[in-house]
Amino acid sequence: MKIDIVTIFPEIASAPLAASIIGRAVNSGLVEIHYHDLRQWAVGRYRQVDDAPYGGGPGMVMKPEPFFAAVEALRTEISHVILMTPQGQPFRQCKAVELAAREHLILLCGHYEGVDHRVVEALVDEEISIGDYVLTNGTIAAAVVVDAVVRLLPGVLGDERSAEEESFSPSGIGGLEAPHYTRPPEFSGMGVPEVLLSGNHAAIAAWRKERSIERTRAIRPDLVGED
Ligand code: ABV
Repeated sequence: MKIDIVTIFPEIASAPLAASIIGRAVNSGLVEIHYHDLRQWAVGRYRQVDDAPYGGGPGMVMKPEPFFAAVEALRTEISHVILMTPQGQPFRQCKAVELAAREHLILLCGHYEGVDHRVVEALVDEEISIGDYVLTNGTIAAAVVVDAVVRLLPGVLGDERSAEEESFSPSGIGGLEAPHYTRPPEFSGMGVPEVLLSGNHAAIAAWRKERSIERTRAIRPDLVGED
């Protein structure tokens, strides 16, 4: 898979994707991630990428020309173009799975005040938001999407089953997972549920299922149609 990220803050996009699991995936050639400074496609004395909104109001709107030039330079027949925006459809695990099947993603990052709507109409295949809160800029949102997508690619997670198991068991993200514990068996007066130490795999599975349902109802009732 190839991913192009277009942003006025390329270093903000690259930093979280250079380390750990995603960094290793890049270094082993499982994914190619390119970071592009939108300003390279801006023209004029100040390479201006934003301007005051028509109709008035606060803030600045991202100009269309740099995005058009960027997409023209980067797009091929197989490209899927995404705009990160709080006005987009909510990003969910099922969307990550869908995007992981694409050969080429182009992620456009604007700032929260918005992007000229002609970009949305003419260039963008889909608008995505990572949640109902507003970031200053779409760059961190793009890094979130890339992380969620790349970890699903074959060979990225050490344990090949890890990503696949999620799609039908907790948590992919149909419900919250049961609590996890590791050594030591007693820490600072706090123990570990006996069943987890029992070696009884059927009992452990049943306990986890119950805790999963219990925690999902309490914390994420929306996931079980109870909100
Ligand atoms: C993109 N907030 S996605 C750009 N939830 C600016 C803010 C923002 C996004 C999201």
